[in-house]
Parts: sequence; structure tokens; C-alpha cells
Amino acid sequence: MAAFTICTLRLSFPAVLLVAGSLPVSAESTPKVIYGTDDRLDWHEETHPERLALARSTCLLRRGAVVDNGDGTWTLNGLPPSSVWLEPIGVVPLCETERFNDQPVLGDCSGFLVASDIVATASHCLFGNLEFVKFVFNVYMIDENTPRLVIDDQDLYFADEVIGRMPNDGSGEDWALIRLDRPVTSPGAVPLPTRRSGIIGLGEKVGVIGHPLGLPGKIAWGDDTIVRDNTRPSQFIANLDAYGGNSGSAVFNQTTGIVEGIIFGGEVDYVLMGNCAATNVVPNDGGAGEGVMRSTVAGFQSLIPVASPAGPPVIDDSAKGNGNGLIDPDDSNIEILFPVRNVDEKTLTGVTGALSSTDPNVVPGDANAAWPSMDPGSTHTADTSFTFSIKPEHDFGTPVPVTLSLTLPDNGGTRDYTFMLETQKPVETQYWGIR
Ligand SMILES: [Ca+2]
Ligand SMILES: [Ca+2]
Repeated sequence: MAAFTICTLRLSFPAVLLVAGSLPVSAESTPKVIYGTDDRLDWHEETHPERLALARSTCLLRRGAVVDNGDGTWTLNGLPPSSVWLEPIGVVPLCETERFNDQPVLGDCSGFLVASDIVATASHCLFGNLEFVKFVFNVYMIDENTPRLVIDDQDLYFADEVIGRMPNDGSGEDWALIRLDRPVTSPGAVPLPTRRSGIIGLGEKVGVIGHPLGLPGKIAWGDDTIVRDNTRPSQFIANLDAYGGNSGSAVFNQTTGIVEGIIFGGEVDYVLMGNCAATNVVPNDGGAGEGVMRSTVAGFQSLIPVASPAGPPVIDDSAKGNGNGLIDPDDSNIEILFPVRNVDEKTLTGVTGALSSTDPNVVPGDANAAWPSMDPGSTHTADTSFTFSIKPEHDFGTPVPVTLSLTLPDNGGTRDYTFMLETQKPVETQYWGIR
């Protein structure tokens, strides 16, 4: 009964991968489609706080330039959808009836955070030169008319290295893990738990969060969006409302909120309606379905640490400082707390850490700490605070690096996470006359 019987083999062929056909273009194309009702929501339309929280841990992959505004912010310039390649019909204006047709195309793929400094995406999203790829968090519509085009330093990251990838060879194992240039401190971004064992059930509800067509972020969790085919070992098929640009998006279990996999391919996005492009709409049980690589794929899962920092460290200068929450010359033995998230499926015990700095003006005090037992998905700081002081000769007003060396149990190894902490110039007290 499918209105469009596009060959289901497309799920396994690079020719139907989901890169948005924008900007420097891959030779590979990108399919997407609506099943039943269009479940896409802009962030400002989403009423579920849990889904919004998950969205903050997702990112846009962008090859286009970012403009440095010189004040800690950057500007993203977008393209109108009418100027990008719409799979499979080409550069055609979207029909006026298409939702979001006045929003800018800002990137070409999607990703999500699986560790403090590791983004997961689809392997085919890494075409071209890796150094041109930016990983941008918190790209969304502020309201119906306003895309968030000016982003902060902490929303923008670059690739340090590809720590693993599996080009789609037909098995559906289309994944890549990229180490970023530093831990992510974008507001609300935390490592997302992924399914590590077992299998989602046929008919279970799923949702996708990412950047269809490279637009500002969309959340698509329909009540009738489910696992439609669960027979393949490395992938499942679901009727997710997704477009080119959704490649690399996290697919979530609607019940548990954990990541079940990575979307990588599917049905075609658009059909020609006269002289404009209209979304390919098929019934919930029609079309080819969207291909989702299971997060349980061993090569992928083995590279994701079971715990890592969840956001920036928290400073406490109230005990031996001036309690203003800032690092300034009046403070000594500044307490620093690192939230760490357990993304394993098991309770985690025995996580320890050490504090250091490459800056000789930063002097650790209490440099060792241990984390309490952590339930799956929970975030904790250590049982006791790390402390450090900064020598007076530091040029206050410039940031200092602090490094958390986090050791995981069960041969999980030790990894360093370096954060830059802002310091404050001494404030000159000013007295104002009272009239
Ligand atoms: Ca739908
Ligand atoms: Ca202070």
C-alpha cells in the first residue's frame, strides 16, 4: 500500500544516505520522508522538558564557515532551502505549503554527545576534510521567526581525531566517533547513555532529534513512530520523520530516553509537485522505512567510556575566598567540583580522579578524589572537593587550565579532561556619593 515503492535496498547503499545536500556537497545523497503525520517540532514548540534536555546534547555538523565576532561569539550564515540539493529531485524551491521553508540551512549532518569530548555520527557524514567540520551545539529556533545564528564559544567545537568509524558496507554499521578539541561545556550538553546490551522490541516507540535538511534542530517523537522491522543484526527500521541532514542523529527509545541507535538512511525526502518540492508523505507502514544502526554494534560501543564529565566544573570559593563565585586574587583553596555521568547500564563504583594543571601558577591542594556509587544514567560530583590556589603572579583576567584525570574501574583506563577556567581582574572599589 505504499504510495511510493522506493527500493528498500537504498537503506544499505551509500546513494541513499542522509547527508543534507547543502554547502560543499558529498557525492552521496540523502533521503528523508514523513510517515503519517509530520511529527517534527522546533525546540520552542516542544513541551516535554526531558526531550528538550536530550536535544541539548545533540549537535549540527557544519562545513560552512563560522564568523568570529571577536567577543566570544560566532555567527552562522545559512542558505535558503531553495538553494540546496533536495534528494532526489535537485535544486528546486520548496512548495509554500512545506513547513519550515523560511528557515536557514546551516549544516549537512547531525550528531550527539556520547562522552564529554566524543561525538557520535554516521560515518558517511565525514566526507571531505575533517578539519573543516564544525560541531555546533544549541542550534535551534528561539521562536517561530528567529534562528539562533549567533552562538557562543562553548557551543562550537572542532575535530581532534576520528577514534573509530565503520563506512556503510551494506551491513548497516554506518558510524563514526570523533574526539573533539576539548570537553563540551555547551549549556545542557551531557554524555547520552546508549543501549549497550539487549535489543529494542518490535513496535516500541522511538524518536529522533537532529537537523533535517540542516535546519535548526527538530524533535520528532510521534505517538505512532515505532520500530517497524527488527530482523537485522546491526540495524532496525523505523517510521521516523527524517530528512537529509538527519544522518548521524540519535534515535531515542521514547520510554527510557536512552539512545537506541544512529539514523543513516531511508526513504526519499521530496517529490516534485509542479515546479516545487513537496515532502514525500507515506503511510506509517508505507515506504522503505528509515535505517537505524543499533548502538549495540560492538565496534561502536567498545569505544565509548562508561563515564565522563557532564558539563563544566563548578567553582566554590565560599570557604577560603570571597564567595563571589569567581576566581580572583582574594581566593585561596578554591574548591572545584566535576560532575561525572555514568552512561553504563550498570551501577558504577570505584571512579577516581586527580587534579593537575599545566600552568605553574595553578597549585593543586587536595588533588585526589573519589566518586560515590553511581546509578545508571546518574550524575555525581566526587565525595570530597578538589582544591587549588592561584599564585598572585597570575595575570588575573586570563583563563587557567585545569585537568581532571578520570580513572574508570574494570580496566576502563584513565583519561584527561582539560577545562579552561576564567579568572577575574581585581575589582577596584568605587564609592559613590549619596544624595
Ligand atoms: Ca510521523
Ligand atoms: Ca572569588
